[in-house]
Amino acid sequence: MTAHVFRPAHRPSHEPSTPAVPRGGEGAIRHGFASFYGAPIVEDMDDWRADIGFAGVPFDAGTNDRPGARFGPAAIRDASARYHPGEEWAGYIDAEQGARILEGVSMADVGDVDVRTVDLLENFEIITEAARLVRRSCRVPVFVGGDHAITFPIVRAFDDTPLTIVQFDAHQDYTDDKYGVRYSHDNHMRRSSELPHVRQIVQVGLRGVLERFEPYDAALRDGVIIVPAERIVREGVPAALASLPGAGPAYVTVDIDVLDPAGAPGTGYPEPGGINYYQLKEALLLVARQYDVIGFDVTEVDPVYDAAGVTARIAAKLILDLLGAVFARG
Ligand SMILES: [Mn+2]
Repeated sequence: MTAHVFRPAHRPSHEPSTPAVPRGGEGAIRHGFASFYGAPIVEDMDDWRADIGFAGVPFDAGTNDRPGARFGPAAIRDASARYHPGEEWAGYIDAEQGARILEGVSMADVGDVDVRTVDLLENFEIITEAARLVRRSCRVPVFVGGDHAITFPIVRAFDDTPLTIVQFDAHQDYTDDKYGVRYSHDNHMRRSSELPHVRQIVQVGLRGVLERFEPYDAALRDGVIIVPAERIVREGVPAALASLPGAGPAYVTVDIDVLDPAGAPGTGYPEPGGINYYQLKEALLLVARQYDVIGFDVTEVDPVYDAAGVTARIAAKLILDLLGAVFARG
């Protein structure tokens, strides 16, 4: 089963016969290196351990509008080369906090979930199985999408614990059924809300106009906490998120379109307005202090629309920010 669920992270396909710099990255100019943050690539899914396990989920068959998020894992792997730690790595310094993060924390890249071409629900089974496998061997699994539909099959793999889901997103993704479609990137939070172990949903960053009443009304009826983007912009993060409910295990899902597309244009469904990088970082850090974040995903980075590559870079940085806060909690 394992062999069919993951493909290893790809290695450089055409290595120069005389490398300009020694392989292993001794040179100051970074070169092609295809794992998240330069983490070791897992060869055997049955035999590895790390504090953090990265998995790509190159799936975008759940996209209603512009596809391309299937290329997100590759783009973010590439963008994360900026944060390649090098030989003597022991952690990073967060220059803005003046604090060391991820000191002594180990990482591994398990590769990409082996997504097939067509069958949606078969792919969801594969994604759930893959998520269970990653969870088994690390403390914090990080799933890099892919469109946002992947969150439902991933959340299914956390069914051994009551869970709060904290969703950063311009959209609610709470549609029950539209033209018979129930598993797109517009349905996944509704599907997750139906899972018995999902106890609370918090949605941060909602904005725009919604064309249908039912999903919004249903979310309110179901007790979903909604913090619109404009509240964060006007009140600041601490005030806007002051009344997040509860504590305990949480799964965080970041749709990169929560950010203002002026700063993060590389996404399939850009929405006017939104929060900026610092506001999202502050919110993620706050969430990581309040909850026990046991896994998270970053979705909807679409390099097809990311002309300057900044969106993938922002995603790579935000992943480090959140991980730094999670492991600072102890
Ligand atoms: Mn979304």
